[in-house]
Amino acid sequence: MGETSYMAQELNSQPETWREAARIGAAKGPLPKAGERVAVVGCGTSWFMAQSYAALREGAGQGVTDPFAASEAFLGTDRAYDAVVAITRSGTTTEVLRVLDAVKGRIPTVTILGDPETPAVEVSDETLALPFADEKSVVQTRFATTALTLLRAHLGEDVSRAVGDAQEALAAPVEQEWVEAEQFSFLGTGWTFGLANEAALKMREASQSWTESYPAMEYRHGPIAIAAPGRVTWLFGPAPEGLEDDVARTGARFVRHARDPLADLVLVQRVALARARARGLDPDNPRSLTRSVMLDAAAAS
Ligand code: F1P
Repeated sequence: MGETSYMAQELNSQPETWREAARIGAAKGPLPKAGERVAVVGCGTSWFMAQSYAALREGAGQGVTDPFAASEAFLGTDRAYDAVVAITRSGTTTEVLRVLDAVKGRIPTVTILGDPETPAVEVSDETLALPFADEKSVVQTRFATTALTLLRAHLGEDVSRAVGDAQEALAAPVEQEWVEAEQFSFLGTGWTFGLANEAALKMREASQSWTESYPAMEYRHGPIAIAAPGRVTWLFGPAPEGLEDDVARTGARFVRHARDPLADLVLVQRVALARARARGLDPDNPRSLTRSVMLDAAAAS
């Protein structure tokens, strides 16, 4: 545990893995071209990266991009997708493999994965392997953010500021108030909503914390009732008008940083790790979780 945990080592390596991903993303590769209609699928963390990518791609005017949890993907012929992008660190997640298998021969697929020696390779038309970002910790940190960095670079974004901000986020103080807070609500708009979902999941997985996540403009439509002293509302990206004041009135702590939102997720990963440590939990082996959900293997055993 502690600094020697895989989670700590892996999350600390993010600036380097992002740099490498930026190089790969900027090169011409098998990812969808501008104008193509794309469905992007994943489970858990990978689904949330799919959400962020979809919002970024559509926002950049590069074409319709729909994110789906792999188990809830609508990929019927009436939707006329030109490509399916799958994101999976393990390459073994059952629901992702099922989607890839179901569309085989009908819609071209490209899978971004951590481990290239896995069934996802067989079932995908194309793959983009990021073995340098694969992880030993069950809790994903660098694979997810590295995959998203690659996708940002592929969309034409200059990610050098994000890399610098990640370095800074690794050195920023983790406030004791965040380690002790009773509850966190994470908020985002556009592509940062996926980051909010991922921040909330990270905190649950690594530290069994009570967390929620919402599109920022949805927060006032009910969820703000949870905000109270001793709780934190953490916003990624631009702040909707008046939201900070509305949260302040509840007595909850409002957190928003100017750094690149993906780099701010790195700080949340560190908060999750600090909360795990404070509770005596092993962040590499969270309760009830495995590196990947393999339903067929579970059924066979
Ligand atoms: C997806 C995933 C993880 C989650 C858990 C189970 O894995 O849902 O995000 O933390 O460990 O698997 P993958 O398809 O990206 O390998």
